[in-house]
Amino acid sequence: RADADPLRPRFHFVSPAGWLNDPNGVSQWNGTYHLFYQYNPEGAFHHRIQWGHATSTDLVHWTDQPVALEPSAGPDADGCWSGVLVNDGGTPTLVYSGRLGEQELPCVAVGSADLLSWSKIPQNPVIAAPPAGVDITAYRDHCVWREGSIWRQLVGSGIRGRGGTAFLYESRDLRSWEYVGPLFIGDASQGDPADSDWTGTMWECVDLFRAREGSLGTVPTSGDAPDVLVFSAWDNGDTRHPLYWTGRYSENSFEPTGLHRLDYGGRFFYAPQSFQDQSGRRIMFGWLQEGRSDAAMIEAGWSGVMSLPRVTTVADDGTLVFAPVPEIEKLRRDHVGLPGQELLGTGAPVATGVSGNQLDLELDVQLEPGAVLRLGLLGSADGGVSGKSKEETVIELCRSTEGNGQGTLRLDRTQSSLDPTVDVDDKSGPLPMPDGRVHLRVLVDRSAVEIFANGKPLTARVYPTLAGQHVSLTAEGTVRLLSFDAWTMAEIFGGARNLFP
Ligand code: DQQ
Repeated sequence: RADADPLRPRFHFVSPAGWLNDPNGVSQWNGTYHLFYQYNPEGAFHHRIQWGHATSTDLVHWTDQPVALEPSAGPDADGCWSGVLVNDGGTPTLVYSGRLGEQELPCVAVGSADLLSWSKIPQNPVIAAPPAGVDITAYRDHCVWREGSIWRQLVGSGIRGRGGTAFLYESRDLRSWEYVGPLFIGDASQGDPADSDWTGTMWECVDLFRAREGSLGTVPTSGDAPDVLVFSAWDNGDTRHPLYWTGRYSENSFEPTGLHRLDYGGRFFYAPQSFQDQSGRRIMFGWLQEGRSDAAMIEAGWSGVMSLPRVTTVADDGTLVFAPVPEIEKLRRDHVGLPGQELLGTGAPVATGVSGNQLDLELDVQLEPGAVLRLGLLGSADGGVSGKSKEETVIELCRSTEGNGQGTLRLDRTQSSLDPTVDVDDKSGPLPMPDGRVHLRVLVDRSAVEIFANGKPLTARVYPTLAGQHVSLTAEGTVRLLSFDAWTMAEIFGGARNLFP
């Protein structure tokens, strides 16, 4: 049933059935890439979460593997929540949040050499309780690394009345942990929950990495780049979005220097986790959650999409920039190119001749101050003749009138679906565009859209009901199209997938 859904992505990883949320234990082990994920094979809802598992040799095609962890009597009886994979002297080891009742506590499981079978250790939970005397909002998710002979661990949390935080621990064996203190504490009184950079009352899925050489996994960079603490800002209300602090990490503290939005799609690129692969690239995955109702997900039989893996680097200004791993390009099939040209600001759409619902689009453009470029994905029941029954998803690049190289990236989903029950709000964020230049990459995979404009990502879901989407370009002001290439994209899962028990 799920595979028959025309909205189910075909070149993004999706779970074989049921529900998928956070990426977990993302890694490369003896050459093979491993993607674990929060999984409920029973149905498209979040309940009694297990760790699904898939492997890949190219980050493009994935092979389903047996479930790695599932709840059992003990501290994870109600779910095996998010965590990481570390290499403990050659032994693959998972650190995850075991859930029992309303409580989550750190647990450990060790794996076979092929990472296919996992045993929970008898000492679980390896930390018996959250820090005493601290009024916490939540306590879960892990970032674990080794410095010399010491393991360090962050557990995401929040302190009531203050803000989100990550508690730091140390260990010599991953089994017995000593509490050090909060790495640092956010200030939830700054801004309010409606702000897209509000830091929340709890930090989910903290992920710390160094931009410079060091014992934490690194990210390729040049010069004196900052360290990075990625987290997903959470609150009991509606707040859910990925952010990162830049700053300086040393031993047991983090001195923040800046706060940034990680993806302008907010909750649509949630709970990201990254790793350094064997070629030295830092690669990040995130969970593309749904914008349809709980009932619609259950009816569809599936929920949740894994992002394409993103190469993560630090730009000269110290912020992160992202690009889909180049391996994805091997899925490109039919190509359409357009010659460089000036798009006249008539406001009338120019057809590109590109259509489909699995697309990779790559453009270089230059906007004069005040100019706007709109890339539309238009679906219409009658080929656009009547102007009725249209659906249009619009990606917009705007350059500010000041001519200062600042602009905005926007995704207008307000007309993206005739289905009145789906989420269609606008998404946008600041876009640096030196000299008005923008490199725009857009990956459309049925209901998943990943946009990268000068490396700044905006990820969202759309639910078109009409078959066939045509790509058009519309300019206001002077926009030079320097290059335009489009490809249809192949599927990554052929035929029926095995369903593991
Ligand atoms: N999802 C997991 C939690 C984490 C949250 C549960 C983030 O461990 O905090 O499935 O989406």
